[in-house]
Amino acid sequence: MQLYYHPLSTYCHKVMIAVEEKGVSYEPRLVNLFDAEAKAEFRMIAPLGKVPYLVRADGVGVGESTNIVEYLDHKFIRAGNRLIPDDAEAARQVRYYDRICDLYLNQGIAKILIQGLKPEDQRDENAIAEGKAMLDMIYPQLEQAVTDHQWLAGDTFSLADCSAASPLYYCNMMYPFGDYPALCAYYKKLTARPSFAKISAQAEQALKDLGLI
Ligand SMILES: N[C@@H](CCC(=O)N[C@@H](CS)C(=O)NCC(=O)O)C(=O)O
Repeated sequence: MQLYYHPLSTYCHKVMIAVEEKGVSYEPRLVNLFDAEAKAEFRMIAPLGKVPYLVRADGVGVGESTNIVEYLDHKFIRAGNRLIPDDAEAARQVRYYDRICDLYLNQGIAKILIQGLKPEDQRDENAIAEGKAMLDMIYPQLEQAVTDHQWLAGDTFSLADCSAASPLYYCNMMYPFGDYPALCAYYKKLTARPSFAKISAQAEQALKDLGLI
């Protein structure tokens, strides 16, 4: 199977961390999202033009990061770690935290990151303020969750942690969460996890290659 990805995309990181956790192999296909021609070519494969996009061994395309992880977790049910538990209530919790990581944590930091890529005099301060407000809303919720449990959605590593890891990586750089001790300890635990350590090292290299850090 092939995974179309960009090395800086948080949604791709979610899937790439999940793949590492499952221990399954794939062919990585980098899509240069900064190049119009590469994007047009990619649209012939993935009509929405969004990464991550998985092309399964049977040729069927699977879009949306969460869908991809759900597919992989079920398809390779006996490989590596289960990322969505069988228990319905535990699975609901995992999916809830996956959603709030995408919709608030990821969206919040994305607003800040997008403005950070622009020259200082062209930045939209309102967008930055909106991003910060979203993070100010979500940090306390995450702090409570990781105070109550060892991982974000319970006591085992799950899809929720795959979703939280990469946005927190960028938050740590751009809008740190130092006032939240449990969240800091959780992030430290994430960084020690081989799956996330590998993907964040790749992201760091890509940021360096693009001259962004
Ligand atoms: N909801 C989607 C979001 C995917 C997404 O927004 N990907 C961005 C990169 S982070 C993308 O491909 N952007 C390219 C574009 O919009 O042209 C998911 O979870 O996979």
